[in-house]
Amino acid sequence: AQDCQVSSVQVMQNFDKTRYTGVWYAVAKKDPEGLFLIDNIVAEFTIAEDGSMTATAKGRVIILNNWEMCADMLATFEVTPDPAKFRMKYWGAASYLQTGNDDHWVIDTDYDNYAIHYSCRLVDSDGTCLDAYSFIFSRHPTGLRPEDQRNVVQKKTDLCLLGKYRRVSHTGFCDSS
Ligand code: DAO
Repeated sequence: AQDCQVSSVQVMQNFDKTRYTGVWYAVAKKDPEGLFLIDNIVAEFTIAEDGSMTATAKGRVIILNNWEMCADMLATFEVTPDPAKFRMKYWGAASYLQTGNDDHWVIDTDYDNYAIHYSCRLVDSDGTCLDAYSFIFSRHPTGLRPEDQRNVVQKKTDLCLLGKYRRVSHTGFCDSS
């Protein structure tokens, strides 16, 4: 759907959270208002014994005007009737980091190479999104495989976010923490 309605966003069919576990490198990001995670963003998804999904994430952030650090984040996911649509509660290992409760939708993934995430924080009165963020994840820190790029461009277009992403670099900033 390209009517840019949040309610008509197509998500991953028959999402399998077990196959989604493990490490994902953010290779591109569309930032929300008041950007938090800047680069070196790596998320690791786990399924707990009770079947619930959790994640840890790291990323370079700048807090208190000018302090650069590696943020250690934790997230829990609440299921909804659609298996690809979660509510994500997140918080920092340190209290001065961001906390929140966002939609966390898996738009598309092949589980082995790429995944497209989408979150709309604020729906406008016309049904479009006023404040979205989105991660393009890869299993490979080097980026997307050429054969996945066409598909990712199509999904960015469907989300009405084409041209709004920036590349996320991996320099090793968070590797030692
Ligand atoms: O970086 O500006 C931003 C918004 C993202 C906030 C959420 C980050 C913490 C949890 C990430 C878990 C997996 C994506």
